Amino acid sequence: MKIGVISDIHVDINYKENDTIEDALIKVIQDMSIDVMIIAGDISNDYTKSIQVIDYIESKTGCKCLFVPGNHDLWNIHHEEIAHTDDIYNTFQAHDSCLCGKPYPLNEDYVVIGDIGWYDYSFGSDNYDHTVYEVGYHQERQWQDKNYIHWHMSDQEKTLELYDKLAKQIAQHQDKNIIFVTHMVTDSNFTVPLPNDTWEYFNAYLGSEQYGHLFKENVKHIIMGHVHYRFGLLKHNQEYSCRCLNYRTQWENEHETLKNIQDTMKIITI
Ligand SMILES: [Mn+2]
Repeated sequence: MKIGVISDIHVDINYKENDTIEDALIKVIQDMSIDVMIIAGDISNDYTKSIQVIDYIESKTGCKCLFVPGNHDLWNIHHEEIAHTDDIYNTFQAHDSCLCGKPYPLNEDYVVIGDIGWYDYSFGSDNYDHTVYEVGYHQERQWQDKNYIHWHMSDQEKTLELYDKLAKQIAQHQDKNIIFVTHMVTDSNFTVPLPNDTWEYFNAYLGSEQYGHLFKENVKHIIMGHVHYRFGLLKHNQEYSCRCLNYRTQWENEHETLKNIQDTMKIITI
């Protein structure tokens, strides 16, 4: 079974007439004969669009397109009427291909477990305290989740709530190999290297080191997104992967849609 992994496809920001990300992704899925896709969040800035894209890819390819939402997918920037982010999260969770709360068995040995994850500032520099991170403003830049995400609980509480939710699902699958998916970063190797005046602050919003405690031996793959990197590493025989497509403006050549998707896509064969 061939499993394709990608994240941060941002179909709206990357929109180009007659050259959309979703159509290029469909072509790559077909060309590479991928059986199951995993998208680790940040499909678009509008949850209705993100769900539409998942349905479109599945209907065109017949390939299951598992996903977790990213922070961008949860933004209410196009839906100011939605005052509570849980309403958007719950809409995603109700989708058949959303991993949130629904482990997905691939075969008798492997299961995919995932959720967005959240950040608790543990990757931020100790030069700032939590009250500063709660504001999300640094060097004239505002962390946009502070405008468009409304959990009605603190970031730390949300991080822990999702930790507990994931820990339960992992405990229920001790006899299986696990492919673990979050949008948020779960290992400090994937934060922005220091010294960096901007990111010693903004690393706080990339994820949480807490999630690393979830990775028992049977967790074989750890997939994340969010930080717009494309690399992986092997640690304790566990494979960590960050496969972000990113913005066209970050590509070497913004017209090379297919090439960028091919280069970004990771294949896991089980
Ligand atoms: Mn993100």
